[in-house]
Amino acid sequence: MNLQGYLCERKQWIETALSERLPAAAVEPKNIHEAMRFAVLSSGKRLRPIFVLTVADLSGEKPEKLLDTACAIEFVHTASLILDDLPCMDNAQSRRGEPCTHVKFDQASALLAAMALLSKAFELVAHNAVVLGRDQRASQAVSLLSDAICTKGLVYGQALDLAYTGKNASLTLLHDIHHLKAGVLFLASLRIPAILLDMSKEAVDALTTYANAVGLAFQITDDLLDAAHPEEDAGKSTFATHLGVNGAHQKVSSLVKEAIAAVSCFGERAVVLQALAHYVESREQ
Ligand code: GRG
Repeated sequence: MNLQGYLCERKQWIETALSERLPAAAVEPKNIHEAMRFAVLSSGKRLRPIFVLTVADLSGEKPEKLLDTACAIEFVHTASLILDDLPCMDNAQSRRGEPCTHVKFDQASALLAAMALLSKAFELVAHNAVVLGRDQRASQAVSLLSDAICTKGLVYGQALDLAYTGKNASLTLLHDIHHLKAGVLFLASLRIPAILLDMSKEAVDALTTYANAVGLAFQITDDLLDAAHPEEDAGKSTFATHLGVNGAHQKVSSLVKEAIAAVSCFGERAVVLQALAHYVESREQ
């Protein structure tokens, strides 16, 4: 399949949908709306919302019907990036080739923009359940989103990451941090649409195995990309420092194989998910 063409088309749909669901910059509070739009609409890969739409393809539903959930996941992802970059966290200056949100605006605006994006994400997922005529699925979908964010998810991952900054983390601990800081949002991207589309338990289980493997492969690939710039994270424990660069590449390859096998139960319809798993392994940014 032509994955590049597919990714390009889906990215355009998602970016239009994101813009439509963000408050207008001309409406008060203007600085917060500008900060939200700046953070979300800067140039991301949109991988997580692309996964959401892929689940619609898999189930035979029109992907446009899942755009609310796709945008919700990207809002959460963006909120996590804004918070991660703050001086009290990673103290970063630039993100996606632009100044970080707190640098372009100020810390208070960045924090408030992140809070607003998170709140909007819950509204979008609940709204998507209603639009699909599956109101009874709203509470489960919202719980899955909450699990991905709160102290079972991103917040826990970040707390662990901060606690182990400058310390030697074991491979098991690194695995947990990667799962909590990144894997949980891949899980939400595949499980929330599956729940909203009433897919079978077997299908949800297959997507869960796929998401866990792809999420970890994505994060180890991030380590490998960072390993090419040792000056940025000198001394940090990563899969590459534990297993060596070749060992980390092998781990990614075996996770990609596991992900591909997990969705083989969908037959021909799994071809996009399988191509996306290869993309995660071969990505250069
Ligand atoms: C309450 C939402 C919330 C978070 C609080 C700050 C925090 C806890 C978590 C930070 C989690 C974090 C930023 C993890 C890094 C994940 C990661 C690999 C980001 C990069 O993803 P890409 O490459 O980025 O998909 P683009 O820019 O393409 O979207």
